[in-house]
Amino acid sequence: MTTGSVSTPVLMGVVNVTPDSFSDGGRWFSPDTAIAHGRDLLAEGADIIDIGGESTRPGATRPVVTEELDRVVPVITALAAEGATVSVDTMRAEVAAAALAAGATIVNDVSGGLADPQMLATVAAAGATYVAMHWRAHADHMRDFAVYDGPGGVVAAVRDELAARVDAMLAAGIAPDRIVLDPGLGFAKRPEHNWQLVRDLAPLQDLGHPLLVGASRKSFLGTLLASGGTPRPVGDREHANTALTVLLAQQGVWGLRVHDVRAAKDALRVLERIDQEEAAHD
Ligand code: PMM
Repeated sequence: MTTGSVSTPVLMGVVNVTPDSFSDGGRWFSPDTAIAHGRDLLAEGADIIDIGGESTRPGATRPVVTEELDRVVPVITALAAEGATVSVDTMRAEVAAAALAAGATIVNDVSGGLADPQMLATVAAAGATYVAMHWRAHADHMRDFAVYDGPGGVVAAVRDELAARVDAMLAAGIAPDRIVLDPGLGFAKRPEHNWQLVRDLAPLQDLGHPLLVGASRKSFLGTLLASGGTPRPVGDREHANTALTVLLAQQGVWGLRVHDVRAAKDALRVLERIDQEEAAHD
């Protein structure tokens, strides 16, 4: 896995093999379309392909485990065999284990190990890289948990709750250099919480692990761009995400989870070009 420089985060391209994800539900639901989409994202410059079989949109119901396995394993097998770096987006240890056996090398767990008590031990045993996202509850009731009234608000709460997860990961035997943290934009967070987090990621970076951030197509962008009270549709939030790509890269995040790899790559190329110019004038 590439680690990227300070100004060039790795791009994790999203392939949701689900009928109901808010961002792209149903578009890549058959293995063939999902594999083809993964190839397209790689050609556009994705460093990692993130393959998920469970929608985490607010209110979503969970697929049974066999269904999740049937969705993701064929896609992971095919793309990993072609040399792609693959992450599996799952909260289930059984799915993580099958995905790692099929060639994935990264487990992207939106629950940070809270949804499945076997997850951390499974990741540790495999020696996989683990993306642990800030999470408070499953999608069907996460809105009830979007309350951050303590001192320091949402930023301090996310930092403290991620720090507790890091302790659990280390205790389970996951190597410190295999841990990536994620603030979990949109998960048990109201729009203002997401904005407060993207504005001030330094306390999370101070935890000493690389940060991955997923803002792409999320509803806080739709809310920002709403007209007449109607949120901007999911497919029309890309320019706002590109602005965030630049902002987050400049804050030194390690990775960005995006649907439109081409747009993010273009933005990063502009930043890289400016870095070159700065180096030439030092
Ligand atoms: N967001 C979604 C799913 N998985 N994983 C990480 N690490 N970070 C995220 O922000 C994240 C995620 C939600 O939605 P989508 O797959 O429909 O974009």
